[in-house]
Amino acid sequence: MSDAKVATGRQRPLSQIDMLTCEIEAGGLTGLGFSYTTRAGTPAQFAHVKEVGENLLGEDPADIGRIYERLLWAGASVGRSGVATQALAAIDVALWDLKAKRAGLPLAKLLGAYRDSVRVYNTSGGYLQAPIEEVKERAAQSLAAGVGGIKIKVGQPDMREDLRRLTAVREHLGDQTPVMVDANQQWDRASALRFGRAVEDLGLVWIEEPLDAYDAEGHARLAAALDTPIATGEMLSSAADLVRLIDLRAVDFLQPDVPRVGGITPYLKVAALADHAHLQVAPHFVMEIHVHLAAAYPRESWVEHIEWLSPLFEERLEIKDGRMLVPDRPGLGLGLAEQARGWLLDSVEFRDGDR
Ligand code: SMN
Ligand code: MG
Repeated sequence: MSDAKVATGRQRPLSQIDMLTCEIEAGGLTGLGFSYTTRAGTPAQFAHVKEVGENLLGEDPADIGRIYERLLWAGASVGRSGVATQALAAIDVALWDLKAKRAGLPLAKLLGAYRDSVRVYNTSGGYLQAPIEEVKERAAQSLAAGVGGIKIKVGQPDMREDLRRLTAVREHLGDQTPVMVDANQQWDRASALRFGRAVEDLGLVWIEEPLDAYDAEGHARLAAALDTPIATGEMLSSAADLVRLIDLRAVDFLQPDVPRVGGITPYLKVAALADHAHLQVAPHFVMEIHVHLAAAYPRESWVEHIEWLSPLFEERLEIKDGRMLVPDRPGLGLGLAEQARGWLLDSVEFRDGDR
């Protein structure tokens, strides 16, 4: 897969996703959580868990806030963001999954759901390496399978090529299909503004990551200058980084990613502040977790359909009439597939009584 970071030579094409998974057993139930990385980072996350994980022992798994703080401060020397929080995400998600299972509720309902399905868009057909005919064909297939919107990658060295591809997709899918674009942080402020002005009439749902993920002020200026909504947030790995986007009114759609931001606990803090600021929240990737969180956010937004993680799980999420259905099974409603256990490279176990 190639996005604009490959087009600018900053990264190699993406060919695999690495996962850190976590199972927490208590009272005869098992919570399942996970974190992910692209290109690098999972061995470092695993090393972090090996060091701080024993702090879980002796705790009541229902006390997620307290446990999170304990683990965060145990490893605070390397910072409270990045690899450290992403490592904690796998544990935090497992604790929330366990809590919802103990309550006998889907996670969305434990949190307090507003709806039992969420609008869903697909991204995986729109990467830069795909010839435009393939992008058009895969978008049409996704829509026929029940997906409600299509995201395509932009950020080619020649912006006119982006505009040609986008116009071709628009014409192929018609005016009524919601379309998003994603530049993966590779424009400067002037290029992003030029692109934004050129597509203002296309009625895009959003322009995603037009600028460097940490250029909050640039995003704020762009959002103020354009009618098309601006989206970003997937790369940020602490609640504090996302809150800065909210404080500066830098986005219309905030895109937190549970594994990247450090788990469901920090995600919920960010979502509460985003709601208070009347923003949309469209979580990034990892539909298996995010369908629950998007159902539990007051303003309905979108959840992203990327099927890359599906081989890990026994269950499949249901998509119908442009929406993804929230599973009615307890917790996340996910079980690790047998084949996934076969892909295990390394593991560590902490048991009560070990210390
Ligand atoms: C993306 C990045 C990393 C993993 C999955 C997807 C992409 C997106 O930027 O927003 O779809
Ligand atoms: Mg993106």
